[in-house]
Amino acid sequence: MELTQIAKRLEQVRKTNPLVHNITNVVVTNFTANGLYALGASPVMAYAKEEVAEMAKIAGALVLNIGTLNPKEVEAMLIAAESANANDVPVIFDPVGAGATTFRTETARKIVKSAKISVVRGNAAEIANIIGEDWTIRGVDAGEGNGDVASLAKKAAQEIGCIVAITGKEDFISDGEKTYVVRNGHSILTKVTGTGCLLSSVVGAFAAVEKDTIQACVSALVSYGVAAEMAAAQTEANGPGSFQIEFLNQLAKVSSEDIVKYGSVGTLGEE
Ligand code: ATP
Ligand code: TZP
Ligand code: MG
Ligand code: MG
Repeated sequence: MELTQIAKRLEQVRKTNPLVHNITNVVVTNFTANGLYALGASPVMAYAKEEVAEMAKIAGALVLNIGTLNPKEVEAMLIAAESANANDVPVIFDPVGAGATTFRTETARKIVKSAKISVVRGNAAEIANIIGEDWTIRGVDAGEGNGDVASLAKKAAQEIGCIVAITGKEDFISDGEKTYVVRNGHSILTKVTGTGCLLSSVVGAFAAVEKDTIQACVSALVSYGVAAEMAAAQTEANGPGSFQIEFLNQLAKVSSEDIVKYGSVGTLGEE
């Protein structure tokens, strides 16, 4: 994938300012809204079942996140997804903590089965648990697994029938045939809560401006990872608090030149 194309998609997000409807968790709501603003998108959070269909209809993308799920919210997510599907609005799903409790696992499976999802973005354990693979999870953090993450992404994409992005030190993005690997990012991202959740919403912003979903997804991950690397370099002497703030700055500042210079993306098997 051409880095110049990725940079163009980032510029497209900034130019068109897509509305991203998020039904997300209480931990990350504010960070997600600020991250989307920094990137150049427009966030909206709307959760009531009485309004989600209308909101999803006018959005550029719908992002569903089960981080602090409850039955009412799950009902609203299914209504929102139905409206998004009917109106050709891409739906991104972040299965936070799937595998940690039965309610989360069953809800995640119900969502991918009953709605047409464009991208599922999560850690390896969450994705593995959705498709019934054995992978331990600790709360909402990826636990230990012995499988090959690239193969897991491919298998999950085939079984769920959508793009699957498994993130971590390396990110694997698959449509069930082709698998990309993105090697941007920084380990300090694991010390700030919500960096995975915000990334899922950023995937939504890119999917709103790029119909080719796998291209949108890879572009989001590269842009996000490069911004994180720049923020980490700026705040090296400090800690995760300074990084969190600088990361918002860099989501706004990261340039086409930075993407072309620092972006790292390959296709498995033909690098
Ligand atoms: P988890 O709960 O397992 O942390 P998550 O939902 O927070 O999962 P991550 O996998 O942490 O999602 O992904 C968020 C971002 O952090 C991605 O851009 C990913 O590439 C990056 N990232 C995660 N771990 C590392 C790491 N060790 N080194 C570099 N980047 C990382
Ligand atoms: N608990 C429930 S949701 C949540 C926590 C800590 C946030 C998870 O965010 P992320 O982006 O997956 O680290
Ligand atoms: Mg993380
Ligand atoms: Mg997560």
